Amino acid sequence: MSHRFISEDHIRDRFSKAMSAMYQKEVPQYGTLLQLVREVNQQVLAQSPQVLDAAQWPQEVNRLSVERHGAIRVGTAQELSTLRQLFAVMGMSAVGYYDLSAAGVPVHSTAFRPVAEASLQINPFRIFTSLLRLELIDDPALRERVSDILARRDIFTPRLRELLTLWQQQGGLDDEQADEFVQQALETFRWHHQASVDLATYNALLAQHRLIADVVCFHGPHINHLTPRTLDIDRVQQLMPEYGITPKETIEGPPARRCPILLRQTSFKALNEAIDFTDQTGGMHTARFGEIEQRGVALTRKGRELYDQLLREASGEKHADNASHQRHLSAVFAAFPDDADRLRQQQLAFYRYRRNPQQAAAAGEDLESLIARGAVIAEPIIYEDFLPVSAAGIFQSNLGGDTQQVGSGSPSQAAFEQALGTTVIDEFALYQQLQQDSLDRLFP
Ligand code: OOG
Ligand code: NI
Repeated sequence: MSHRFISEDHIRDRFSKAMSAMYQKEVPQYGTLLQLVREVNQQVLAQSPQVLDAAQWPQEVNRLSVERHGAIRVGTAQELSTLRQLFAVMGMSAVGYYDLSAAGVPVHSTAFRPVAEASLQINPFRIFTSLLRLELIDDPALRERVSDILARRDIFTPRLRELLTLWQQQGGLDDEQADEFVQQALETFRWHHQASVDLATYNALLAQHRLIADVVCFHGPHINHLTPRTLDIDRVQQLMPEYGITPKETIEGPPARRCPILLRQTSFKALNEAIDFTDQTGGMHTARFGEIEQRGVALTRKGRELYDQLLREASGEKHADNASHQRHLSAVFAAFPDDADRLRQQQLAFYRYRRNPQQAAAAGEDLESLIARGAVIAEPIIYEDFLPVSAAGIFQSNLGGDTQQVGSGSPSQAAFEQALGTTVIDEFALYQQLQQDSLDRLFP
């Protein structure tokens, strides 16, 4: 009876909206940030409508209004692989591998997200998901303690597990089941002010690394931020104080450009929240924060190598204040072409090509001349993923000032995939395919 099933895209849309409503209640500043981003986006769209693809205007505006990403951190392979099933119900697959240990954070990560063009257009909701790397805890006794604590918890409700089985058996969920699924899934990501350990255990883990305490000491992987997408991050950063929000000092990622690339992000500091321990003591925990992002064109491997190289170059000189940091970045990034023609011709970025219905094309005409005379339009393909250096910057700025580091492990994608229960999708291959699909439609 597949016609009664709600599509994965719509289950994801319902879930992302329910999650946003929950997080607005949990962290009211997130609601303020949503309001600010909405206002700035409206101003940008009124002044420069060309920032969105004109051919798909209503869908693009809708996408922008629902677009956000979240982040969670889990402790075990079982938790990660069940999450994979949970996200599959919502049409989200694991894309990309991020080794955060390179930045002293004891996790590695992937992003669960939709991959098909039509699905991204309905709701591109993504969840940055990190798995604790137990092997990076150097005290063996503490390591054992951690695995004991994690082995005792179940982060999923029994009903959620039943619905996952039902989904597998039926091949889908009907309207009522989909709503129930959304409600049950939300339980996994809810905040618990009751910790699952006593104060001494919490402190021992905190001393090892703040993130370890955050992953291990609670009943579940509370959503730690939700991030709306803005069309002008510099403006939002500037306005945040007027809305009573203190932003992190510098914006992560590339500088402002005429042709935005990849992803720029900023956040506000995590809340210091009261929690109760199992031994009737109370304390504070710092984990949940707010973040915004601006997305630009996806880069090819070649473009990404240039980005990474320039970012490394820029990191030689540190600037605490954002204005100087951005000036310095812009100077270094002068070496990165900043017009669509060169980005395309030098194969630095991915584009989606479509015919201009107002201009006829002659048979046999090549792509560059079609574009040059406006018969074909090249629209940037938006970057849907994350940046490990930026992610590390966000992690660090929200774990409290004292930057604890773990010895950097090496990337361990195979171990991550083993825990996940599948391989992660290569993000470059996805963008390449989207670009190729548009070319195939152009030249069938
Ligand atoms: C995730 C940090 C990464 C981003 O936007 O790069 C992230 C975390 O703090 O768990 O969300
Ligand atoms: Ni984030």
